[in-house]
Amino acid sequence: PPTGSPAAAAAFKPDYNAVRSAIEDLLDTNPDYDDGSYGPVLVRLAWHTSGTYDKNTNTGGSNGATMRFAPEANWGANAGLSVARDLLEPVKQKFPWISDLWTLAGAVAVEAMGGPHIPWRPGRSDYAPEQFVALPDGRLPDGDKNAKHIRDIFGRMGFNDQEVVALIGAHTLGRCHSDRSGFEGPWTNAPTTFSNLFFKELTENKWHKKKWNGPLQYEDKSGQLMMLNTDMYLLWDKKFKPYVQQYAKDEEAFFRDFAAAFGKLLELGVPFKEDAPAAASPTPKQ
Ligand code: DDH
Repeated sequence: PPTGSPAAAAAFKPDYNAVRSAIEDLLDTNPDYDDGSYGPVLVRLAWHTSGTYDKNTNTGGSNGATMRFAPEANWGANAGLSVARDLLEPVKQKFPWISDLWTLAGAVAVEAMGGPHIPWRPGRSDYAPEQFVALPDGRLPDGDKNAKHIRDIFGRMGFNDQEVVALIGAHTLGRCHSDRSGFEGPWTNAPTTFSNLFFKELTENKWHKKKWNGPLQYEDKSGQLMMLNTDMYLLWDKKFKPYVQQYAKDEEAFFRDFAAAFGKLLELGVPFKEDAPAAASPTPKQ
């Protein structure tokens, strides 16, 4: 809450819907950026700020917004996310009281790109640099690895196979950038629309190793679409595959399961207060 008189502080009601609208207004402001929307990179920011969680030590997660600081800001896995952090800076300036901005931006972006409503609550704080112990690097997944790696990473956060497959369905959005991760290209032909197309491409298209000097990745016949090795393992692993097939056929099931798993991801490690408000309402449509 803002400083000033105690009466003003007591009367202060944070307007999360105003923040939602400000985030939505940013998404399509630069037609030259990638595929015309900042939505995908905002979703990735929300995921990477949350995906550092370790349930055994109850460390990491979105509380604290620790990616603002080195070394986390400079982890290889976070390359390019300064685009998303910088984009949101004017929103933080306009609403200085908000300390849940990155997760809210991810939820708003999914919804604005046509996805399901994501359950979301405020409750995070912004740590000062001296307030936390830097996390070890290596908590986020690598695209060239296998099913064991995926289960190790997501098991550490407390997710089961079904939730893992639903979450990675976010690769229906956005693209890889050779100057960020080394990988290149989008997973679908509609990278700014939230849909189950990632699962359709994975199951219905044909994938082969891309012949190039870059890291191991797969491409389709057109050479336009890509899959990471970890994406391919969703198809190759007997326990992941049934969920891939289900979500390819049933977009409603994917939307339902994604909303639940993404909402859970955004809350990992956040010490919500007993009286925290229930999920803020979706952005009113103008
Ligand atoms: Fe991802 N992801 N991701 N991802 N991800 C990349 C881009 C995007 C992995 C690797 C990469 C999730 C899981 C995994 C999004 C959302 C989510 C890129 C390309 C790599 C590499 C980065 C770049 O070059 O800019 C791996 C490995 C995994 C794994 O789990 C095994 C999850 C769970 C999510 C989620 O949101 C829930 C999104 C969105 C993007 C597109 C970003 C953009 O700028 O566009």
